[in-house]
Amino acid sequence: MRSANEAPVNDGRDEVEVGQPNDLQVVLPPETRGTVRPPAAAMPVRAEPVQAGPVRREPVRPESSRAEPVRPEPSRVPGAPNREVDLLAAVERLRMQIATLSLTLDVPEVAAARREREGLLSQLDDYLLPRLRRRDAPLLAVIGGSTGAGKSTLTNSLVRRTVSRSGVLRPTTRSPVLVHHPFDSGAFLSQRILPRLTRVTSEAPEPLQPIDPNAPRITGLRLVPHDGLAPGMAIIDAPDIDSLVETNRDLAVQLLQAADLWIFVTTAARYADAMPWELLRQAADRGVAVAVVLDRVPPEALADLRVHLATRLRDRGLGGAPLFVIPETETVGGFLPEPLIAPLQLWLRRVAGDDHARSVVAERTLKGVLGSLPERAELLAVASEAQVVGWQLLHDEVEAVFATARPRLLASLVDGSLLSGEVLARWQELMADEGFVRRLDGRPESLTDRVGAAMTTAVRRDNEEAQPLDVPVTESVTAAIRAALRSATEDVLNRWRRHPFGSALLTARGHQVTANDIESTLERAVRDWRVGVSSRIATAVEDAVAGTTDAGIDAQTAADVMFVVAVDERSDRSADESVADSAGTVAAARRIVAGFLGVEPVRSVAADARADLVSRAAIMLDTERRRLERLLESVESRTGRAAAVRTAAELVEAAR
Ligand SMILES: Nc1nc2c(ncn2[C@@H]2O[C@H](COP(=O)(O)OP(=O)(O)O)[C@@H](O)[C@H]2O)c(=O)[nH]1
Ligand SMILES: [Mg+2]
Repeated sequence: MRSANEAPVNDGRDEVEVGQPNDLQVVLPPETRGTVRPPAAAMPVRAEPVQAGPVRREPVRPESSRAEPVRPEPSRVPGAPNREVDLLAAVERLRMQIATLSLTLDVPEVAAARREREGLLSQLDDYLLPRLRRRDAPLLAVIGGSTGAGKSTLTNSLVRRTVSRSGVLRPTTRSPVLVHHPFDSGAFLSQRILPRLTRVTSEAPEPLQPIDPNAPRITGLRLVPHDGLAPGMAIIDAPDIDSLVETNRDLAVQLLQAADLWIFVTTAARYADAMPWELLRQAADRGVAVAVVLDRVPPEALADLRVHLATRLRDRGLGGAPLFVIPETETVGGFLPEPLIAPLQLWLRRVAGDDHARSVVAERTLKGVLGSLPERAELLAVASEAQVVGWQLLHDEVEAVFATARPRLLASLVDGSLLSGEVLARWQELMADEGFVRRLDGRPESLTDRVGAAMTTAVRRDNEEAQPLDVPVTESVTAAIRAALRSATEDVLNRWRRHPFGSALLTARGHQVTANDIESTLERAVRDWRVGVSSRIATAVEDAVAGTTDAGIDAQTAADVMFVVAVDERSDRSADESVADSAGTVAAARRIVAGFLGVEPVRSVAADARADLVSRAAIMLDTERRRLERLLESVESRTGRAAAVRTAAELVEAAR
């Protein structure tokens, strides 16, 4: 059998009684009809702190509808059954998974996912986790609704004191006001709920502020202890849900999500507005405990409006919500006349003062919010998968570019392609230079016979020593690596830009790529290579002349030939005597040098020089690639995160 104090929150099965036209009392569901009365001694109109309702906070007893056979388990902490501990731990784990999810990449739908994540984290921190930790903590009722609905007036009227500024100038309520019984100070002074709002304890209403649509985020929560409310339930006068100021709207929604109970205020003139109904729809979807106040109703429209609103509430799954109708009236000193506010006041006191009623309200909202978690977690898991897909696409572009660029550069460094332009001109100059030929061996026929024919078009610079070839070769090597690095990076960036999220990523973090200065590293790498090759050639020359009286070959000449041989591996294979092109002349020159230094030393100097060059270029290219990949890792989105979110959500489901 239901007690007389049964909470007037029904399960939505019953129709709202639309009542008599002149009935200004609360409209309650049939099952609780007739129970609206001050619970005698326990609930005086002006609550006396000491007797005003139970302030003892007993461990909540399992709600009858959900009660399972309680197995005796001596090891349990009293008041914290394992099930609740498991549930708390599971929600904490889910929170951690969601908080650490990377949603940085601007893939489609990410904005919605980020909003969802923000909202969910707020609700977990502001409401769900605190409620799970302290199921018996006082309730928080949020007075919400649209601009000018009379929320602040209602708040002030409930406690019969001006705690919140009301008025025609908008917006009047910025930092929200939380009114609580002094006994409940501990529950609200601490950062237990709404931890991101700093507590302000000044009781004076905030000064009137000019409207600033770009006003910064509100960070304060003004606490007003007042014994006009019963212990056990606090009320917050929230900012307007349709405020001009975005941060106010956000805060209004955040507060509604933090509430155990919504007291939704709308007026006769405004109750058809879309925004309140959208929020009410969400409340119904999530099973949040809701009470509705229809304010400022012209007496002649009372009956029609009430029927209409009651029907509308029922159609939207809120048939069980208590409906309070307040007729239009003059305010007295800013307050609604006591008799008009009394039904709501009494109902609030009754819920606040009754352990069971409180727990019904708290559990209902708790259940609703817990029930909403799988769907919300799934949305984030899907968003995480979209991140992985986007990340992989960008990664694939790097792979595609470097898979081509790397072998192409490494081959071009040694396949003779560098033997063009300045290098080729110098080589031809050298081949045509008699001094060079003489220096080689004093046996002019070996070169003049073999290469003379190919040199007919060479620019002959008489009386002038040809420049050493290591300079143009190293310059050419440097230019080739530089061009390959730049074009690979450019290719990757262009490919990334073709994805909208890649383009957004570059706008945000592109400087990490473009700011790189490769010049000094590049120059050092090529210089070290040149020095290494020179010293290997010098050693080979020294080894060759050691112990012989042969005038041999001078080191500079050998170096000139060997630097060209190093970048032209065709000379390894050129067995024929064709000297019709540069490859032929290089092969010929190489054979002559080998005649002095030995075939094997020449082969090994050339092989070492090429291996060293290729490895240095590969390192530079790989470093460039890593740099691009690091940019992707900074928006890291590991696979497996979606699965972890889903598992965490399943554990919450299993524990609830
Ligand atoms: N006549 C009359 N004026 C009201 C009533 N409720 C609110 N107001 C006035 O309407 C304006 C907006 O009220 P306020 O409480 O600030 O609305 P809020 O934006 O929802 O907080 C103020 O000027 C109030 O004095 C009422 O029941 N009757
Ligand atoms: Mg207000």
